[in-house]
Amino acid sequence: MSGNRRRFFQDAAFVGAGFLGLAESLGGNTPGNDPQTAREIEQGRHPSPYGKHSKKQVAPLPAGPDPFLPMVAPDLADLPHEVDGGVKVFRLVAEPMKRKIAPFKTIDVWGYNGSCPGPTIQVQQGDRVRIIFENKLPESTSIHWHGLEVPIEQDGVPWISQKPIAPGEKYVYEFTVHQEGTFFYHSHGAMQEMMGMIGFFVAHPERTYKPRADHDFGVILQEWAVLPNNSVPNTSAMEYNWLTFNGVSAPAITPMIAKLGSRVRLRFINMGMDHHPIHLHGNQFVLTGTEGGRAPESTWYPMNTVLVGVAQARVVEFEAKYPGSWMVHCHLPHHMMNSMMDLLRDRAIETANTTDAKALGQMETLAESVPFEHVHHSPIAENANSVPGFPQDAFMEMGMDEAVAKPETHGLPPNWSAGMMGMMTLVRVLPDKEYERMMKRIEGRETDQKVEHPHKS
Ligand SMILES: [Cu+2]
Repeated sequence: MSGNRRRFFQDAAFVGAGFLGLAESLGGNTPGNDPQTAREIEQGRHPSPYGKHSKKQVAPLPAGPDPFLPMVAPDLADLPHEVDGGVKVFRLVAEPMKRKIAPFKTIDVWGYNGSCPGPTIQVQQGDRVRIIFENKLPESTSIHWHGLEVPIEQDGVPWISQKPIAPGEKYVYEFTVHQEGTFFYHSHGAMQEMMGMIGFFVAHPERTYKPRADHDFGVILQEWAVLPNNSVPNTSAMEYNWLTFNGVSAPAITPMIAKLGSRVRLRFINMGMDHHPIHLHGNQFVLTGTEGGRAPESTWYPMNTVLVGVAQARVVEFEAKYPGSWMVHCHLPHHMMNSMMDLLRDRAIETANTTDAKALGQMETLAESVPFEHVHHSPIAENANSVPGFPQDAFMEMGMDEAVAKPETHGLPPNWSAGMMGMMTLVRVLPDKEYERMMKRIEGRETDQKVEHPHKS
């Protein structure tokens, strides 16, 4: 990989939304695939979720593979690589680490290169790749290349295809990627998987998918059982109290930023004990790929909830034709929130006979210890405590806008973070000017203005 291209990768990862790649893609001269203007959208020229197709013949295919738009996995970095005699060489280190999954919760996990889930490996169909792997875990491990068609000796299954890689040992995997699609790498030990040992392995196609996407985002679905007074996940549990996207719980997850009129690709992979129905608000999408690669267009149909089963990848695409901050979340009710157990440090939250004052007191204890800036909650009825079943969602909200603030959250309404918990994030579809301002902000060219936050409680 040339220095420029490597730099491109780093920049793309750094800015979070792959701005440079987007600029290239959005400004590209693909006929008939230009983003819509706000006016066109107002006038109702809505593109089909199946995509827009050009009738004009494009230029003849170049000899080499097409340049690709790197996938951006919010809150995760890409694994850098070097090129050695035409082989892309990655260095991957398995190790224990800590992961801050919420502003007030850090857990002990196992991952790769200081990241859990591991950093993203991005290659292109046809690439020869070498992964120099080092085991810094206290026990043996191996890496399985999930979905990739590799020779048996590269399959990463202890005793079947290789000897387990002992603590302190190195092992070299090498294979040619002849497929395209969304794959993953993970430990082949079940308990190690539940300690977080998974990462994206994205193989970009040799020829760009049609219709082309302007934004490409990736999200890893994980779940954790962390008992009160513990920081180590209980890997044999079947009940989970922490739900994460890319190793972070809402509202700490970095929102995805898309330009109005663009085509957005979302890739999900799941390593856990549950299947997750991932729902997108306000839009329809089509399923364009699975863990087996690109799905033929004849199989696409409109939907807005995709079930991402364990060990599956699901890739969906939609035309971002409506401005707004659209939720993307797992719709299992218990995955739309976090710990019912140690929300307040190591105490159980009371779910019965809870008075307004008592609940506020508990929330304030947590708020002061994090610290959050404010505590707000939605209004409750005067006679709430006399109604059987109360409280349900009351008092669960914890506004922590400032604790999770970053450029991508700029401009969201006050207390936006209060209702965001568990596997929940946003795709923020911004009109041209707002999008450009956001990109500048992400690049650090505009500093945040302090906005006064009205506080009544
Ligand atoms: Cu779920």
